[in-house]
Amino acid sequence: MIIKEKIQEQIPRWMERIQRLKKEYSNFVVGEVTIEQILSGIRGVQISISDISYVDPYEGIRLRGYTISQVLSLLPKAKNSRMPLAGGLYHLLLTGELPSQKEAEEVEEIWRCRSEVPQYVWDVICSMPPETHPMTLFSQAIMALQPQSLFARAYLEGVQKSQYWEYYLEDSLNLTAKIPQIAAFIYCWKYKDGKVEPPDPNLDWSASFAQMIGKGSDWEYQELMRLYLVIHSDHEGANVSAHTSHLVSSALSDIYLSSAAGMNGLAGPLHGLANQECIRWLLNVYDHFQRLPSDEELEGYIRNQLSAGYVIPGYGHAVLRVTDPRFTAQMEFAEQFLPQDPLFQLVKQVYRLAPSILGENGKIKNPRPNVDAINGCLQYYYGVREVDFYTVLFGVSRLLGLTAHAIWARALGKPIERPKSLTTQMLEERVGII
Ligand code: AMX
Repeated sequence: MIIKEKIQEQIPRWMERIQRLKKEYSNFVVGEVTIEQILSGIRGVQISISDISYVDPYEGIRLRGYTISQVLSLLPKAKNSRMPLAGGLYHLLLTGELPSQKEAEEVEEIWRCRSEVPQYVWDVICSMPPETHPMTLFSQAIMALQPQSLFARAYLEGVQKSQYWEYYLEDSLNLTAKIPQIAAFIYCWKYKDGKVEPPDPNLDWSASFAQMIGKGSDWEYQELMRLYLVIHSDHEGANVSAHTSHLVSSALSDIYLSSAAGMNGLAGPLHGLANQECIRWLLNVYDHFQRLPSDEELEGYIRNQLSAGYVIPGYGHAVLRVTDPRFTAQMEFAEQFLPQDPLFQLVKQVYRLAPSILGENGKIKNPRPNVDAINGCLQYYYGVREVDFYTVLFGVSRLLGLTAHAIWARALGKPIERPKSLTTQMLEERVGII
């Protein structure tokens, strides 16, 4: 397996770099932590290393050093498509190297061979009440696969620490291979007649999700999913889902346990679930006016929302200080394929008006759109209108990043995480209040 060989080959160099930092610079002070940071969600405290991806505040995400537009143009493409193969992206995340067509297709082939999901996973999903949120079903399905963990078995048998990553890699490939089918099953079980199309072996990982939910002949939607599943794959290591799964896997919990934990974080309304809020907000605006509003009407609507204390969903970001390049990539897609769609017209109108209104009071650090300002509009256009499902789509993609981080954490022997907590009284004593 090419990815395995490449990772194996790279480990000594990475270990050397880490050992050098540890040995020669272990007392070097990277930063200090203020009380404000402690009280505001350890915001901005530089506490971990993420070589898989990095969010530059002014450029957006770089995956293994490549910007979103470079990733989209440089990765090998799917058949009859202008969009990348997710298998190529996984190769890039895992090895740091741009794959050849053959290397990208190797990952796609591994996924194809390992995609079968055991019946009991479907039974777990089907035993849940129909009102269960799809993210709960998604996390449960991942957990249900946990008895298959090769790492968990090998650990019990006393495998060497230096080999942990190999089992994490196998587990990750086994899990990610099954994820499109699991997502498609949840979609069909929850919203359709429960019938999932059997996977088409001629389709790539991303398009096969589209095909399994009944969009086998919708080439445009397949293209959208190829784009979507690549651009949402990672957003460095310290956001809620990435950090959660990293923390859990630092206890040597296997890929299934740590990925499900990450997905439970993604399911929160301040993180992945936010995309649900964004599309609902757009639909509410449209419903309110029963048509596209004029600029004056939309401006008034936004101002009323702000003065009532509501946020404008899809705008602002904790780290980014520019328009999210993942928003821009999807704007370009929409301009090409759905330029006349009313909801897309509204997305553009909000984009034209909201940033300057949001920027007026100087409070918001980034008044420009994040990726969620457009995600839902595209899915909605192609008929995936069950908005509470959107976070599952996000999760399908994000599992590529989370598992890549976990494999490398084991390859580099990263230790269990154990920061320290203080009591409020201790802080008060330190600042001299008591
Ligand atoms: N509308 C109105 N006010 C906003 C705003 C928005 N879209 N974004 C930020 N603000 C306000 C904040 O509420 C805060 O006000 P406060 O001081 O009275 O509490 C102030 O501006 C400063 O916030 P910030 O430092 O610029 O942002 P943050 O890092 O605290 O929060 C985020 C970032 C994304 C949670 C915030 O911008 C927000 O709530 N946006 C709307 C929801 C959204 O789009 N979520 C999706 C995020 C993307 C993702 O992770 N999937």
